[in-house]
Amino acid sequence: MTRKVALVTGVTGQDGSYLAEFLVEKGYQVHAIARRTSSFSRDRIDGLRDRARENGQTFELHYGDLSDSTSLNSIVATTRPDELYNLAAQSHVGISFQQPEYTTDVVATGVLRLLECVRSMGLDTRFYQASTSELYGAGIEVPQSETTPFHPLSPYGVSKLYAFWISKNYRDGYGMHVTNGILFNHESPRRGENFVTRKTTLELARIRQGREAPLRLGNLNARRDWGYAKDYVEAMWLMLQQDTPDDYVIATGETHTVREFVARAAEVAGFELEWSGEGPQEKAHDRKSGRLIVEIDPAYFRPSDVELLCGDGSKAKRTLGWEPKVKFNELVEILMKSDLAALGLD
Ligand code: NAP
Ligand code: F7E
Repeated sequence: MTRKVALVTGVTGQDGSYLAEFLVEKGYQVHAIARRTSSFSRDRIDGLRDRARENGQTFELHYGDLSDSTSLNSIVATTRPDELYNLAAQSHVGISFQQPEYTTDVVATGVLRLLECVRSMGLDTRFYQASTSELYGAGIEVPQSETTPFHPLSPYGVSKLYAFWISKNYRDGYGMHVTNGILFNHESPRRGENFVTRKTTLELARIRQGREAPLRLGNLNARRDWGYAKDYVEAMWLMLQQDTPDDYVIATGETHTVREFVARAAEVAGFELEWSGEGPQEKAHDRKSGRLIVEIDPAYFRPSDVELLCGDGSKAKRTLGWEPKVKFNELVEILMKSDLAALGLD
């Protein structure tokens, strides 16, 4: 039996690394695109090629960049994937305000470049586009579903809106098998260190270790629907196993503030937070030791922020049979315990 070929972009990131492992285990020949960086940023996929080889499986990396059609064309032409998962992005919403043009090039035009590769070569590739709850932005309706109107609030969100629509356009216009997974926030011990969840658990572990600096954060009132990245990559795969391409919300249906995330993580780390003050003056001290644990740094406020995300994943449950296994409390524990363990703490 010939094995299916999958091509994954963004493989050095959180989701790409979990998805590549998942697909290798499923028996796919996995090809992946990594961009050139001055230092090797391959920690998340360390050893995957060797492990795949030992089991007679394939995991192969190719240098490419979403801003460079020549590399994308050559990789798509050589690998001729049955399934293409486009996860590459400048994915930090806050930084997209500082790098709006670059973000647009990679997050919006990058998708067009990849779609054009597949279309112009006449391939029968199933295409997954990493769409996002950031499309909903201003929160016109709660919970947000596939029919909720979009109103993005950042250069990242606006770029993903283009990516969503160009993907849909290639599906409708050319009859291509293109699917948008509208994923709500999902986290893991592999989450980038400057997203609020991982930043919090890393810093709290360091504070537990005796480091003095408090955790400095921005908007604590924002609400997010946080799930577990390992659960979410399975949903991506399930979407491409459907004969008809479509768009799906992937979410837990629970929403929590950043403050709640911090308080729960602090509890797991052995602190009991006492909050005081308001707005930029808000602080949290540890009740037992009196130590300052959290303070506000307005540098982390965004020009406009998404205040409330809560997803309605009933279509995914109905059609894909997908449901989240890990919810908020367990998720916070997974992240916090992993960062404590990395410092030899429990
Ligand atoms: P991530 O950890 O930031 O990973 C992004 C990946 O894209 C990395 O491998 C990065 O490479 C790569 N990349 C960045 N710019 C590139 C370029 N110009 N050319 C090629 N590759 C490039 O993101 P993630 O959390 O895994 O998210 C995966 C995808 O899902 C992203 O598209 C994100 O926007 C979207 N998404 C994420 C969430 C979430 O909560 N995690 C929710 C909805 C949608 P380097 O390692 O070299 O930086
Ligand atoms: O922020 C607030 C911040 O950066 C969450 C990306 O994966 O999910 C992610 O985007 C909230 C925001 O994630 C800090 O203002 C407070 O309200 O962890 P975040 P995000 O912006 O929701 C979506 C679905 C994606 O698609 C994106 O790719 O937390 N916040 N203080 C902070 N955020 C950060 N990063 N750092 C702080 O110090």
